[in-house]
Amino acid sequence: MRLKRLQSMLDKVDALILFKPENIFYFSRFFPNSFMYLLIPRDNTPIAVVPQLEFEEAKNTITGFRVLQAKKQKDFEKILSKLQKELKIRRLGFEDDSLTVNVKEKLEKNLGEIRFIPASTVVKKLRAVKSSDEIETIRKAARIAAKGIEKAIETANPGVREFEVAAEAEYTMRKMGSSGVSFETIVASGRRSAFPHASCGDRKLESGDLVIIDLGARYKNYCSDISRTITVGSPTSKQKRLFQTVLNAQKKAIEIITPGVKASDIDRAARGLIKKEGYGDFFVHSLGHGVGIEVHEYPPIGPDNKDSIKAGMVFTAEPGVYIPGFGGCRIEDMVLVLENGCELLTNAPRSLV
Ligand SMILES: [Mn+2]
Repeated sequence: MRLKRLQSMLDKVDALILFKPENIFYFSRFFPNSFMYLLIPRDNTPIAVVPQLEFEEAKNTITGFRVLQAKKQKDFEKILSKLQKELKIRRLGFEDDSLTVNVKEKLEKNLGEIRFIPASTVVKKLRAVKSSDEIETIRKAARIAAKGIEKAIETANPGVREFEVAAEAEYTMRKMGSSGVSFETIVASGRRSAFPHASCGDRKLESGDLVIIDLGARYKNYCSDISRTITVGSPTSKQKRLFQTVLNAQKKAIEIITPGVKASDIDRAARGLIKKEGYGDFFVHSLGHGVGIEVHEYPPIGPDNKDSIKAGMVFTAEPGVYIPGFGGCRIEDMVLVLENGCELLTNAPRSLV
């Protein structure tokens, strides 16, 4: 289905070549662990070229493709130039956002007279609108992350180290069937909470700390992403005001999410409120990003993206305010865009204590 849709969109190229594992998985349902590629002609059966190491598994997983085996590294090139002649490929779409210089040079050397056409955008936009199967898998990944963050919050007490909080959350997610994290778990406490990407250190939590916890689970090759901010012990009035502002900003953004709204308008809804409260200089990132096979994918939800959102998209809403020397606050949830409005996929309590 998604293959047919892709082929019908290939109007400027004779074929598309895909090397990026996430794109290969999207079209073939096979997630490669080593170098391989898919060649998708506009009007012919697509081909997967797989190393010997993964051939048996690929052959059993991939349907609707010719699955060819590359026994040696050189075979990848030989097979491709054979296919080029056989299928008369003169214009080849490639992943301009991820193809390495090394592979591109090899392609140019081996394929001779051929035009390379940037084609990442087509694939990105296809992947952004999720199928019902994908939504079910992402839903589960989101549920696991919500349980993970609840465990982290429960663990975050005075004297406990940041990495211990991360360990408890990750153990909980693993036991629920997660194959791993979708990015390195962030537990940033005290002044470190003012660094948006502080990951996780060995600092012991102290009473009075703000703590940002940001994590995600990987489940059946799909990702989730959630953040909460808490205080250790009772919050000060300044901490409360910061938290309430970020929470209100998130609500304001989520309220307007429905098909047809521009991504930049969703960002502005949150950013405007944060500015009004005087924290405008401290919201230093976009409001959110798409989530799927990758934890950061299309669409970006930021001031520069004027594209309209569509039903079936899944992305985060994560306003954050980071005050150097004081601390930070970020609240992040995943939303699914419905035909009318949106649905929260990550359900974990949002409260400072
Ligand atoms: Mn995120």
